[in-house]
Amino acid sequence: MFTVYSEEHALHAGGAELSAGVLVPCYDAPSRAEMILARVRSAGLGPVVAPEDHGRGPIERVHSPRFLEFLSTAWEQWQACGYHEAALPSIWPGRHLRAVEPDNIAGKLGYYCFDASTPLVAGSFRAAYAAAQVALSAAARLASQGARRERAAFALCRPPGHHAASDLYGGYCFLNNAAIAAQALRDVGAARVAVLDVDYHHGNGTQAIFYDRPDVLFLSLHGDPRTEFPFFLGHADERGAGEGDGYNVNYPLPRGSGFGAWSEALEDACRRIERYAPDALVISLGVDSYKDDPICSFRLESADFTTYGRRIAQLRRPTLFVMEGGYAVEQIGINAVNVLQGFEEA
Ligand code: SP5
Ligand code: ZN
Repeated sequence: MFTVYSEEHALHAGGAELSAGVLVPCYDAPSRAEMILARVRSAGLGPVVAPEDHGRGPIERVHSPRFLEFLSTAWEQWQACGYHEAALPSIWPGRHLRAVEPDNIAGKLGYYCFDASTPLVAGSFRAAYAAAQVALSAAARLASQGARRERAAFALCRPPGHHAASDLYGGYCFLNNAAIAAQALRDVGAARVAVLDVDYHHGNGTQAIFYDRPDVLFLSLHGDPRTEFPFFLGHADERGAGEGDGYNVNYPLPRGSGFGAWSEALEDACRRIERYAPDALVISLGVDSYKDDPICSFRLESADFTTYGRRIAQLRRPTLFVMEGGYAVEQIGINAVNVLQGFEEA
C-alpha cells in the first residue's frame, strides 16, 4: 500500500496539555508519526512519498475562512501579548454565555478551541496544513486515472483531525484531514463517500461537518460519551438532520469493551456501508482502541487490528486510511500497520 508522509508534522511539538489539574507533555508527540513510519518501512508495506501542495482551496471546502485566518495567525497574536509558552484556552462560551467572537486572543482561543489539551505552538498551523495535504495527496491517488490509480492509500497524518469541525479545533486536532479528503473525493466525482471512524474517541468534528448531508455517510465506533472524551457528542440517537437524516450512525461502547463488542459494532457498520454502496471509503484510523493505550479503555489486542483490516477490505471499495489517534507509542506502528496489512491480505 501507498503511504503519504510529511516531515513537517514535527513542527507541532513541545506543547503541554492540561490533564488532571497539571500541565503534562502532549500525548500527541512527534514520535507517534515516526514510529508508524518506521513500521511502514520495516514491514515493507510499500512506497512512501511526500505530499503535493493542493493549496488552501480544498481545506476551505470544509473549514470557514475566519477559522483558517485565526489558526494561521493565532501564534503571532499570542506572542504579541508577550506570551512564549504554548497557547491554550482557559475560558469558553459555556451555557448562558454568548458565542460572539472576541477581539482578545485569550477569548478567541476559547471561541475557536473546545478543550485545554490542544496547545498551539509556532509550527502548529504549518504542521496541520501539511497533514491536510498528506490526506489530499493520498485521496488524489484513489481518484486519479491510469497508472497512478491506487485501490487504497495510507495518509500518515499528524496532527490528527477528526475532532476538528468547520470552525472549531480541539482533541489534538486542528484541521479535519479525513473530512477534507472525503470532500475532495466528492469534488472529483464520487457521488457518495462513507467515513468510518474507528478511533477510540467519537469523531465529533467529522459528524458535525457532514451532519445534514446524505452524500457523506458517517459511522463512528467509540467510547460512550457519557464517560469518555469528547463527552458532548457521540450518542446513539444522533442520526443526522434534514436531508442527512439517517446518514449519521454512532456506536457508543462501554468503557473496557473488548474486541467481541467492538467487532459486533463494526459488522453492523460494514453492513450499512454495503447498503450505502459508496464510491469511496475513508477510514479515520485511530489505534487508541488498543489494550495498553495510556488514555483509553478498550481492550483490542495487536492481532485484532489485522482481523478488522481484513473485514474493511471485504467492502471492496477504494479506501483511504487517514491516521488519527493512538498513544501507546511503542505499539502504535505495529497496530496501525496491522490494519493495513490485514486489508492487503484480504
Ligand atoms: C485524536 C485523538 O485521539 N484525540 C484524543 C484527545 C483526548 N484528549 C483528552 C485526554 C484526556 C487525558 N486524560 C489523561 C488521564 C490519564 N490517566
Ligand atoms: Zn482518539
